[in-house]
Amino acid sequence: MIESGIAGAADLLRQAREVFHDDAAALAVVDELEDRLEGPLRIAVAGMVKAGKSTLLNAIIGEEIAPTDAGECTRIVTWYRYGHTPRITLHPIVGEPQSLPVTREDGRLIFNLDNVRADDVERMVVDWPSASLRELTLIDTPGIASLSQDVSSRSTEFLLPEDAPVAADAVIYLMRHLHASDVRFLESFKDTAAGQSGTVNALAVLSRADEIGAGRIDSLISAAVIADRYSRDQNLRPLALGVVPVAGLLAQSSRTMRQTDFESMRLLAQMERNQRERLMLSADLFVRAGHPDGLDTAAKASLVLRFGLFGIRLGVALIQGGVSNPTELAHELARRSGLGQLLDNIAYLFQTRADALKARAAVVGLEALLRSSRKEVAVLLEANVEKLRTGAHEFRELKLLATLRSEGLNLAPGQSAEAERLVGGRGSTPPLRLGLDADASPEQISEAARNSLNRWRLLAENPLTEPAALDACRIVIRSCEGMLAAMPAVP
Ligand SMILES: Nc1nc2c(ncn2[C@@H]2O[C@H](COP(=O)(O)OP(=O)(O)O)[C@@H](O)[C@H]2O)c(=O)[nH]1
Ligand SMILES: [Mg+2]
Repeated sequence: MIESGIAGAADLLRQAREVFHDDAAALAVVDELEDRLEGPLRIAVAGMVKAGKSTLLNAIIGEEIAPTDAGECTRIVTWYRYGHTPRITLHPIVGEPQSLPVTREDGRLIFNLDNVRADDVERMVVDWPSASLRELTLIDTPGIASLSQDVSSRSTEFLLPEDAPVAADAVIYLMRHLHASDVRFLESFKDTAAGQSGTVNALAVLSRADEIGAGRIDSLISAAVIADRYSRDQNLRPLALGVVPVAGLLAQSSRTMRQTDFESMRLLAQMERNQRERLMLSADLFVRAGHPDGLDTAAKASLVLRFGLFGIRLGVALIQGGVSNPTELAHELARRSGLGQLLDNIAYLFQTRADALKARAAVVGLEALLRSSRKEVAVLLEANVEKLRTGAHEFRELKLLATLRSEGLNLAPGQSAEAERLVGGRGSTPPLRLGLDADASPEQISEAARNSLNRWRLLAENPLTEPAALDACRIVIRSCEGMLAAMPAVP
């Protein structure tokens, strides 16, 4: 009987520690893999330059700590992870890590690189006491496939290293339109990161969604229609588990909303309607115009910069609709920005299967270590790694998911969709797998799991089922049995 992925991986790391007991470099790799197995899931935020990566990352964290201007630091891979006290550490390519001073200006974190050039930096690590980072380590990457080849290649090296395991367990990929280079990037990510155990671990975000409808109040509705079309795109389906439209700027600003933002929007809401609409024809006009009284140019410029015209329009409409305080407004704006839906998706798709994704990373890391060490003593370890990689049920589920989303298996469309769901394609908890409400009772879960189990057993016994599909049936059956076995015994 093969252990679960995570227990199996922890066991393999213990074996590796013995095998490499006199090899300091190898032990350092094992330490790093162990940290990774025990730490939070690592999610990289990737996409082209100015896709809105850093802004979205701030929105997820709930603070403006990732720089969103065009400075040197946007060219460096930066890790944001939980720490009791704020700390910024710069890891140069050559030499010892060094601490940078932690300074904030107007709520924003300032990275003072002094004379260090981005090209000489391997990465920066920001430790930050934010509750969101307890669950997730986020990695901001420079833009890929941009005109600037060097920035692009740094991200590619990080996300798609040729000879090392990928540092991220999953990727949020931002795109403004589905561009051929987006598909190319996601394809290479799939080949490298997942190729070894084959899974789909990217979620696409249709970013800057407010701009899709030119900032009109129904922009996000248009964005949702486009996102839905992309999610069914044949090129994208095998690469990303879904496409979520998000207005990142609005999400970021609503999570960091101030009393003055609310007061400014209230002044706008009190204006005569036609006058306000004329004012809001463009950002430029909005900032330059002399009204309303009480709102000066600087305040308007700050409002546009932080919320965009879309955010301001939405804020004004909400205040007119009865929203009467900053907290309530912030909540409504965040909800409508699409951030909530994104966080839900991250929770379902990645966090519910964090153990499997982390264990897989450890296995891939061990395989890389074994390839580079060629130690005779490691023969047994190598065999054990292989056994876990091919035998652990979670890994087989991840792999089947990739197959179902790419080539398909000669199953009827309904069956294929059901198989995808049962192996955890929409998240790994039993209700998500069975398509039940999150608060389904144990009896409902057992009944649904038994029904699915019976259906897939019948399919497996059907002589017309093809061999490849038969393998898939066996994995699905095992997933159903697993859910049933985990249920409390029925009296
Ligand atoms: N209108 C609008 N602008 C955005 C949004 N997200 C980011 N931006 C702006 O786009 C620019 C680039 O954003 P940034 O997060 O630095 O992009 P990155 O290069 O992908 O990290 C900044 O000026 C942001 O204010 C959004 O959702 N809507
Ligand atoms: Mg950035």
